[in-house]
Amino acid sequence: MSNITFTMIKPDAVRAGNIGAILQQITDAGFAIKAMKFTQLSMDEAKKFYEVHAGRPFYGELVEFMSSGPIVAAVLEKENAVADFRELIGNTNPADAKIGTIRQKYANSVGENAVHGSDSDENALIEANFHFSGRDFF
Ligand code: DAT
Ligand code: MG
Repeated sequence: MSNITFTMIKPDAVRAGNIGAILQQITDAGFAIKAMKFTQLSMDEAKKFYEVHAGRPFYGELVEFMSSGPIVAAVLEKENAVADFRELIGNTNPADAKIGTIRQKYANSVGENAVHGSDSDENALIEANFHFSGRDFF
C-alpha cells in the first residue's frame, strides 16, 4: 500500500471559483500536499493522460473538457491515500456521490465532475510523473 495519490481540480471547478474550498477540504481530511501547480493541458496532453479511456463514447468530450481551461494538479500524501481520496471525492457521477463528498458538493455532471483522483497506486505514480519532475516534490 502506497501513501501517494494524484489529483486535479478540473476546469469546471476552477471556473466556478472552488479551488480554495476544495483544497481546504483535502487538507482538512489529512492529506499533505507534496507537489502542486496551476496549469492547463493541451488537447494532446489530455488525450495522453486519459489514453485508457480512448474508444469510450465520452473520450472526445472528456479530452475537450479537460483541456478547456486551467486546472490545479497536485500530489497528495496520506496513509492509504488512493482509497481514502476516492472516498473523499465520491462517485464519478455526482448524482450518486455521498453527501459531503467533493463531487457531491462541487460537481454538476458525470462529465464535468470537479476533481480527479487516481484509481491505483501504480496509476498514482504514473500520473504524478506525467505532471511533475523530481525537483517539484517537497
Ligand atoms: P473517475 O474520474 O471517477 O476515476 P473514470 O476513470 O471512469 O472515473 O472516468 C474518467 C473521467 O471520464 C470521469 O471523471 C469523467 C469522464 N466520464 C466517465 N464516465 C463518463 C460518462 N458516462 N459520460 C461522460 N463522461 C464520463
Ligand atoms: Mg478514473
